[in-house]
Amino acid sequence: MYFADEAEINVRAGKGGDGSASFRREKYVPRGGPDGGNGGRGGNIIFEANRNVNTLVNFMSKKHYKAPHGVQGLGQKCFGKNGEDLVLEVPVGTLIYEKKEGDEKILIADMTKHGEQKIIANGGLGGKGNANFTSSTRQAPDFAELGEPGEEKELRLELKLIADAALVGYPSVGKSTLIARISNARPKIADYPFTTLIPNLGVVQIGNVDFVVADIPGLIEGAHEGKGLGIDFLKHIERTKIIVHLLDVTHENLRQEYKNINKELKSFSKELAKKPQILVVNKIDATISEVIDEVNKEFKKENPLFISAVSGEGINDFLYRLKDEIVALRRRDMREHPTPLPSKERKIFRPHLALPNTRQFEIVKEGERFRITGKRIEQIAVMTNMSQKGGVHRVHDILKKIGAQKELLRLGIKEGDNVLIGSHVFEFKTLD
Ligand SMILES: Nc1nc2c(ncn2[C@@H]2O[C@H](COP(=O)(O)OP(=O)(O)OP(=O)(O)O)[C@@H](O)[C@H]2O)c(=O)[nH]1
Ligand SMILES: [Mg+2]
Repeated sequence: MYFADEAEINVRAGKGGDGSASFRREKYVPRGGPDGGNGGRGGNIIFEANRNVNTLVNFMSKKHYKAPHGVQGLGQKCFGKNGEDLVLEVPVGTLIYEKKEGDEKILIADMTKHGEQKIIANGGLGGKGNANFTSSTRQAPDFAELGEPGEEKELRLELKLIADAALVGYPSVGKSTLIARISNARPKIADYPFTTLIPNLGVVQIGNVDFVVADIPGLIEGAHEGKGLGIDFLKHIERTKIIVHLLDVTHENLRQEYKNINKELKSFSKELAKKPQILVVNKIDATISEVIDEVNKEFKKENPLFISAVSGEGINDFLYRLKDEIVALRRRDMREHPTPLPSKERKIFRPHLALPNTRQFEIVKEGERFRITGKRIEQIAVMTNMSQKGGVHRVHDILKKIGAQKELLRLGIKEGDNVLIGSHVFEFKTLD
């Protein structure tokens, strides 16, 4: 069993397909017009909240997720296909953080609604084919854009767990021992009352079902008046589906204890008292079979289960019963509060991504070199095929158009000096 309430993964959106640089071939025409098509967009990495997913356990084993690349464009203005989006399903209540240098993390999404989708890493733009670059001064462009790389992110996923079941009972009946046996929780266990001071959560996995169990501090008679640790912590279990009521078989008056606990639950809230319960009698390793038979008879109506959290006896039957009840209650909740099915069949609204403004840029001098930063200009640079003269020329053209050439000259740049944009280096030249 794992810690399934947090996970760290790496996601990479698809690269855009390269544009094509091609010319029409016609009989008797040595070289027709440019007809290179655009590359397709890279697939996005999308997260979707799904209430049928309960933990992050799937992200423990698989750490790297990649969306497919866009396909390259071809001649005859053939466009490449877009890469398909990769949709990752997470439980409702998942927080998605992007990890930055050191221990820093930035919250980028809070998945609160069933069916909700967020693009977490954008696929790269498809490169434009040479058919796009004709102009009055450029009649036979022999260059095309490369596809933009997809975004890559290191993510940390955290799930605010909501318990499906809560372990309730007198102090020292073995609630913490039980949760430690069946889940990933490792609470403190000791033979004195009120060992547990705050609720502990643990994830249980049975076959392909997982659910969350809460171990809460012991209750005693008069807790609602503040005796023992009081009942304030019961607010943590208000949203659980089922209560596991734990008794200690070595105690004397079990019927009375059973009633007392239920009374305390009721004085906290009627809702809590009405929740379904499974009665579990613990510590059967510490008694004789006659006593067990007697307790069984006494609680016939409540249909109790007998276990030993220490020896493990009866634990399997208990877990399967608990799992079956939780599955049935989840189904009931779904029938009573139907919400739309997530994704696949549904069309998803994808806002058209506007290109960033080319005129937003900054220039700083780095020693002898000049660095230009700006979202769009960096995008153009990374999509430029540096081995194609025409493509490099286009970048100079754009630098002139957006006023960067003027600004560089003002900063004292000379012909041949290096201009850095992203990871590309251009040799400066003035265009008239
Ligand atoms: N013999 C026996 N002892 C058990 C069993 N389960 C728990 N114990 C012992 O009972 C004592 C109390 O166990 P805990 O798990 O701390 O009890 P708890 O219900 O969490 O107690 P609080 O946190 O104080 O409410 C410990 O000494 C355990 O070792 C069992 O099945 N058999
Ligand atoms: Mg405890």
